[in-house]
Amino acid sequence: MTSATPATGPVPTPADKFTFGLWTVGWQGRDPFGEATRAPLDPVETVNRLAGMGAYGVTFHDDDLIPFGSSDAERDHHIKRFRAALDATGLTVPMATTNLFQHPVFKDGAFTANDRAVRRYALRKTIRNIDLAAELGAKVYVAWGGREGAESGAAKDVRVALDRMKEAFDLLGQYVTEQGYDLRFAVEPKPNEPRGDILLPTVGHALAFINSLERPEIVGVNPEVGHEQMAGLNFPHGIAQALWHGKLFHIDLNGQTGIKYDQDLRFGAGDLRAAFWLVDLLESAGYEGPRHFDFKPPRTEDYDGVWASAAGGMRNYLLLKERAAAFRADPEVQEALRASRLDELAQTTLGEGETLADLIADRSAFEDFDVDAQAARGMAFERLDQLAMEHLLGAR
Ligand SMILES: [Mn+2]
Repeated sequence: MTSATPATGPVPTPADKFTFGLWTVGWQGRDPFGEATRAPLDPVETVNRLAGMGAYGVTFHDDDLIPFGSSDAERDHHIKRFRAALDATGLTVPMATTNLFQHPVFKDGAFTANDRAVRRYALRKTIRNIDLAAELGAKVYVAWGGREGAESGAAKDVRVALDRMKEAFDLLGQYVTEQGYDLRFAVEPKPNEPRGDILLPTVGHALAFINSLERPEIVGVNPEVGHEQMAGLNFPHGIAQALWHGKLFHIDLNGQTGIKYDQDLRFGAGDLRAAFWLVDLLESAGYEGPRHFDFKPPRTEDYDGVWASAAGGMRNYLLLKERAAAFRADPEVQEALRASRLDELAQTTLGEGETLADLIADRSAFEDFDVDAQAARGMAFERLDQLAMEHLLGAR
């Protein structure tokens, strides 16, 4: 443990808004090929540990907190001791979500299961946990449709399944509105795993879907680093577009090294350059939501390793935040940004008061435009990117 404790540099505090799912540090290491390598972790211990490490909050699936099949009395007991730990530590619950993937009843999905009774059960299970989420002060309700998908073509009529998905979100939106809850939904995209193909596979698919809902204003996205990178996509670009649409309601930070199974490494331990640009983006865009870690400490680790992994994710975020701030503040970088004409990108393509007709009449824009001279101009991106690398590597 001591070897993983940093001697100097940034130390996480609740102001950094770091949050962790109960299921992250509590993951026992069960995978498709092997049994659990760690004993179960008491949610109360998780709350105490995270608070001691400078975290801001904790999040949960209903079944993380209240084991599936608990009686009402058992349920009350689990909630009571969780709430007592929160009160004692000051840890918050900014987000909650539903487990609609683990029990075999959800083998063909939840909101889009072919079986209507499963869809009705999934809605009731979700509504029950929404009540608890609101009671604990959560502002975001995440919906990851891990089993909403198929392994074969005829098994799922995707257009009809999307009708059912819309029906579910419209009903849940109606519910929180009627209850007067200050709660917004965040759709979490993922391309595959555990299903062969999952509906709403990327940030872009989810953003388009949200526009078809009855209450699009209360639905945004919860993108996860690894989920976009599993599809070979540029995560910071996806986050930038979600921000551009005003839809980044929540974010799941972790690490992934390319197109493979969902690794859920600690934040920064995957594509480090993408992590640098992500932190640069979140910090410069003024994102104010939680920095939520959705990762799985590798099953090689005992609990010392689990807490070292959790601390490492926070530490990596703060170190990258320092590096990104230094990059932006460096006069040579600012000069390089101008040389690469980023300031020109920020100018509108038409001048102030200029019309489309003016553009069409402007001979300098086309007839007299020296395309060869323009084409010969370098963009100076390599120098700019090397400056970023030097900051990332701590060489500047
Ligand atoms: Mn994941």
